Amino acid sequence: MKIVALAGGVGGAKLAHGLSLALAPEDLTVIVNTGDDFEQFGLRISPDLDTVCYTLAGLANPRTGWGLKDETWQVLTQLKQLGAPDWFKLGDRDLATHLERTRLIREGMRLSQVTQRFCEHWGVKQQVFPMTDSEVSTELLTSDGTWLDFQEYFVKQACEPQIVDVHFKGASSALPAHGILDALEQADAVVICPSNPYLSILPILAIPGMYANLIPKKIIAVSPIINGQAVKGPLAKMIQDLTGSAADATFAAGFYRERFDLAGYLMDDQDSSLVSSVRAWGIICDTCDTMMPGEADRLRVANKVLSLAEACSARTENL
Ligand code: FO1
Repeated sequence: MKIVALAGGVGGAKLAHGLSLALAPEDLTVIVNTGDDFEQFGLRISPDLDTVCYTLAGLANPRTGWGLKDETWQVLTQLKQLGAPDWFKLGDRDLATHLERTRLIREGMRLSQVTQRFCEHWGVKQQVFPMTDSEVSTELLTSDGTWLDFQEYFVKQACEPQIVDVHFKGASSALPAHGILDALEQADAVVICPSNPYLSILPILAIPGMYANLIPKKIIAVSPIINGQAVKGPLAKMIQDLTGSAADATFAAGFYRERFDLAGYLMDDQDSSLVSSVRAWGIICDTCDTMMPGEADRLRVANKVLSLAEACSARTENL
């Protein structure tokens, strides 16, 4: 079965890793959010792309989920001593990625080409694409009327401001990175990883052409909410701020079914009492333990997602 996965940061990377363990490398393509990308010290930082690639390569920092394992922090310590901003933690080894990416882009390479080159060096055999080669920046409007850049909100202000709107600057004139539309055309199913729907998946859908090419596919999503809480990040608070309702595990199913025909949905076992509400929407819904700290957990969740995808295909054939 050929799968295209849409992923943001740590949660998306973990499921992408699980899928990479379950599928032949040529059967998995990962499309990654780049709305979080920004420049720091003149360097091009692509946090979600790096998180996905490092995780697939087995190089990710197991404590944070982002950055590299066995990291050291001498450059950051020295920068701090010079009074430079140190709120975004760039490790010594991770800096090599940003330095080389910046050099290659300045030489005229596209972000997707740089990503492919890095994947070859890191031994990642799956196709990993940035959602676009154009610059798209996620910006958040706070309740006091200020627009914040993504990392300013997420890291510098620790997701504290109340958010009233989200905008993807540059998205309307961007194109999907070369190769994405072919991968989508060949896909038997699209998996939406348990990433933040507002901050990680919407920017991908905002790229013209992406959405239209997703619509005909069997789409299966995994809930980023377990027992009313986001596994990681500000999603539960954002749901409260933007919808006025408390987060629950049906949220992402409702969010996506407003936008396309969601075929399958996986929630955590802790939310099994909500399965009937999702099934009432005509969505094939199942549960399992969706926490993915280790390889075996990631493979378990990926296999459950692939079973759901099979069930969704079988349902269509029986219609
Ligand atoms: N997240 C943090 O919460 N604090 C950091 O200092 C930080 C540094 C960082 C460096 C490189 C990288 O690739 C990711 C990094 N992240 C950090 C993660 C990142 O900000 C977010 O997880 C994503 O952008 C959201 O998916």
